[in-house]
Amino acid sequence: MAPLIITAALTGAELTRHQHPRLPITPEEIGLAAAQCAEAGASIVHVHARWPDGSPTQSAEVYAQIIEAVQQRCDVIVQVSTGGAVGMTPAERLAPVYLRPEMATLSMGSVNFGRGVFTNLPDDIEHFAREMVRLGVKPELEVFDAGMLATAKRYIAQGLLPATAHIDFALGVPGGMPGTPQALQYLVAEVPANTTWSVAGIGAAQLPLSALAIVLGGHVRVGLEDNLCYRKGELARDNAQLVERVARLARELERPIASPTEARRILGLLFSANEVVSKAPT
Ligand code: KMH
Ligand code: ZN
Repeated sequence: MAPLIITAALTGAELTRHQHPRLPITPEEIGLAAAQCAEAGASIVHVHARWPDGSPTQSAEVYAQIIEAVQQRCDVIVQVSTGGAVGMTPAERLAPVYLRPEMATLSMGSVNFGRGVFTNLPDDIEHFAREMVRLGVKPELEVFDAGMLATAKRYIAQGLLPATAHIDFALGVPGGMPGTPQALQYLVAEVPANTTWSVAGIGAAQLPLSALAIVLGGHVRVGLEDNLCYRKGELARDNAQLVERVARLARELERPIASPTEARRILGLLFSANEVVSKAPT
C-alpha cells in the first residue's frame, strides 16, 4: 500500500474559540499548528483564513500570510479552501487560488450545511476547475454525498478534471452522507482508476473512518475543522493530538506514513524543472 497521507484540517470557517480555546485563527497560530501537525505526521494542511476578530474571510492577503507562516516552519503541502463559509460569493471563494498554492479544495455539489446551504452550482464548479487546471493548482474534490462522486466522475470522463484526481469524502455533515463504514465502502467501490482518495469523518465518525481508510488503502483527514473532541465529552488538546492518534494507528497497522515529498509524489505534485518554470507566478 502507498504511504498514508495525513491531512490536518486546522481551523475551518465556522468554529469559534468559545467552542475550542486552541483553535488556530491568526496566520501565526495556523503556522504553529501546521508545524506541530507536520511533526506528528501530517503532510498536507487544509487551511481557512480568518480576520483578526475570528470571522471567516477568503482574502488572498490573509491566505498569503498563512502560506508564508506555514512555509517558514515546515515543508507540508498547503491546501487552501475554496469552500470558504456558507453565503460567500464564488468570486470571493476563488481568490486564494490565484496565489497558486499547491492544492485547493473543489466541492462537487451543493449540500445542506448547518441551517444553510453550501451552494456549488455547475457553472461555478466548472469555472473553479478550469482556473485550478490553468494555474497548476491540484484540486482536492470534496464529496459530501454519493451524487457528488458521480459528478466528479463525469467531469473526469469529460476531461474537465484530470484522471489522476484526488477525492476527499467528507462524511457525517448533517445533510450529507452519514459517517458510517457502509457509506465509505460504497463510495470507495465507485472510485475511478488512477484516482486517490481520503476520508474526513465529521465528529465522532473521525476515528472509525480514519481506521477504515488506513486498512482500505485510502488517506485520512483529521483536525479541529471536522471534529473538536478526542473522545466523547473530552475536547482534543489541539490539532496535533488528532494527527498523532492517526499516525499511531497507522504504525500499529503497519501502514507507513507519507512525508510531504512522498505525498507530493503520490498526488502528482512534483514537477520537472521546465514545469516549475511554467508554474512560476506571472
Ligand atoms: N465551510 C464549509 C461551508 C472546503 O473547505 O472546501 C465548506 C468547507 C469546504 O469547509
Ligand atoms: Zn474546509
